[in-house]
Amino acid sequence: MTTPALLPLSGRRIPTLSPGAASFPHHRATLRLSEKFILLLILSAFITLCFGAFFFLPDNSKHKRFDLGLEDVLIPHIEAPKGAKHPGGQVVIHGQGDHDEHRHREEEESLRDKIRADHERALQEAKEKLRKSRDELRAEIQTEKSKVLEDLKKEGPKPLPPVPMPKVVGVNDGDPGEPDIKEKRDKIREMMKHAWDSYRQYGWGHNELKPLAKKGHSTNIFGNSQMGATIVDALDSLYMMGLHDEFKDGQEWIEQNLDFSVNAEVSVFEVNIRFIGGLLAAYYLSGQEVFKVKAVQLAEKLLPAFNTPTGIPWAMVNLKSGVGRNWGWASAGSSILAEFGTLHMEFVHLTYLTGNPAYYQKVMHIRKLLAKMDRPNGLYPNYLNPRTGRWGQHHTSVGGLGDSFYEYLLKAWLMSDKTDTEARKTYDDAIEAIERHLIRKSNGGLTFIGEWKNGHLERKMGHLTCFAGGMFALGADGSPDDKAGHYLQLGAEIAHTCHESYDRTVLKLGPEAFKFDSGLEAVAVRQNEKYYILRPEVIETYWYMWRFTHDPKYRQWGWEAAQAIDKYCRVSGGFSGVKDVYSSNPTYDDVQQSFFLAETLKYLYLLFSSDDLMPLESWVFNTEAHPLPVLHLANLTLPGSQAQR
Ligand code: DMJ
Repeated sequence: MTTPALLPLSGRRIPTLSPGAASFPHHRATLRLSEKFILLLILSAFITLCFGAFFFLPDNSKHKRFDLGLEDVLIPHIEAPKGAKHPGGQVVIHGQGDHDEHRHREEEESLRDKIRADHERALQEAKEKLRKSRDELRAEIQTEKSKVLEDLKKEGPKPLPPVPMPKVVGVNDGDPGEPDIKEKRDKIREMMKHAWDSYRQYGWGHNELKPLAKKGHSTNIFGNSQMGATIVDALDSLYMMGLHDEFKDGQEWIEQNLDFSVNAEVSVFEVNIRFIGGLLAAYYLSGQEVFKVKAVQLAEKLLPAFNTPTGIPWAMVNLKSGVGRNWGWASAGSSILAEFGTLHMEFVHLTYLTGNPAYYQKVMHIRKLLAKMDRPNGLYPNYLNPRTGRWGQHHTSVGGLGDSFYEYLLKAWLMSDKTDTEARKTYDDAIEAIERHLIRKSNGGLTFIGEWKNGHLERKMGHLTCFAGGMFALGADGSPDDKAGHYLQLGAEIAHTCHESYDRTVLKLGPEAFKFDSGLEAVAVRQNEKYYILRPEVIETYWYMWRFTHDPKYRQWGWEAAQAIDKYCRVSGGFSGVKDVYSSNPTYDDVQQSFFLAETLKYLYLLFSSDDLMPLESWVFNTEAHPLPVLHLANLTLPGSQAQR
């Protein structure tokens, strides 16, 4: 065997390797010969390096794959043939002790043999190549190129490993029993159908719909893509509501058209919560593989966003080039807390479904990094610079820019079947600081959550902040120092305040933001805060409060909101936001938001369903209302066994 180190370096042997050189003018032939020689040298050095690396690099298989706590739940259930490569790149190790050692040595030995053989073959091929003429080489390269392309076309996406399906319970029906409630539920279903049919007719394949102009619509969060955001966002609502033909239609569009190889700069957060969340939920509800495959394809496209000096992802990423950047408006080039802090649920499920630890590692890295940082007054500022790892402006809110970060801490704990106690503790500490600095009672007795700006409390609350009522109720059970009653009460108070913000308007729909200042209570002051864009947060809180208390007022409040939406937002081409909830003659914004189908109508439908539809012991809703199952080994059934539907 000729090893690369023993190859003669003398130029005299080169002519024997390149007979074709004779047909070229002398100076070109000389040039070609030296090029070949250099090529051969590089090749030899490379092979030597590979050999060296194989024998001298530390044996990674002896290290723990990742030391973050949930790996037992997420990884080992994936069965792979002995010594097979794990999709995440690690060799899966079975068994323990001596037996393992022995098998490990055998595996290593056979791997060495394979490398030796590969090396010899590569050397032989290199020699043969050097004997060929330029034209021959060109033709060969062309054939190889076409073959690779052909194979790629034939192959399609790589199959994912089989994983045990978590028990999926209560994904349809939910008949409430009482005829008047059933009637209300039917009305919500009819509204969903109107929203969907209109989009189907006028905006199909576009991200959203312009219900007055009756054409497609999109915003900068989706870049210039046309990825059918409404279809993906609506799927699980359609499924729960028993709109199966519509669901099938959506599925077909996804199978045939949803493609992520587009030159579009999208929001990592929005794509995660709407697309990955929506696809994963559709997968768990229906069991259709296509949704899982698409979710994973998309997730791979998001990963380059994490290539920053700190591992805190960019806000936006170009799906084609993988280049990331932050919003121009964000303080000091920062990433946003509610954006990089709202990936955990989906990424844990991605690791669970693919066996690739990268997703889990990325989000756990964010958590660890945040845990090490100083927090002014125990609060998390909304801005963090991904280059320097320093906070930007000290602005804390439970509404826009901060909201779902807190939500995902709580839901990480719930989704882990309450085993991720680190997440729970982080949530408890954060909420404790929020209560201390941000939550106040107005003169009129309304509890509100303000915003903290550089040491000053702004007595203003956003529609987005209203989700927190539901969050406090959801987190009540398991709160420290026996404060469950306190948090349920806090949830009820926030629900009441947010209801007031609806009730004090002309349209009985809530404004985008409302004040508690200078005698004003729960009303918007500035013109640009008076709009309602079909947002879900208030109804979301009604639903959680209903589930935990069964106080009929929550159904009553939800019904008031549903009627107002139907009366003031419904147009012949779908549903539109309105620009001023204090005007009896409002103008439309002409956008049917995808979250209207994903969240607002879903929470309303759940509010008028029985509790056995999507029970909260088994499902955790992501921030776009896409349900993901609780993950725990004890909760898993093996692949092939009949999942309960
Ligand atoms: C949704 O996309 C999500 O609920 C997100 O967390 C916040 N904003 C919208 C709805 O208002």
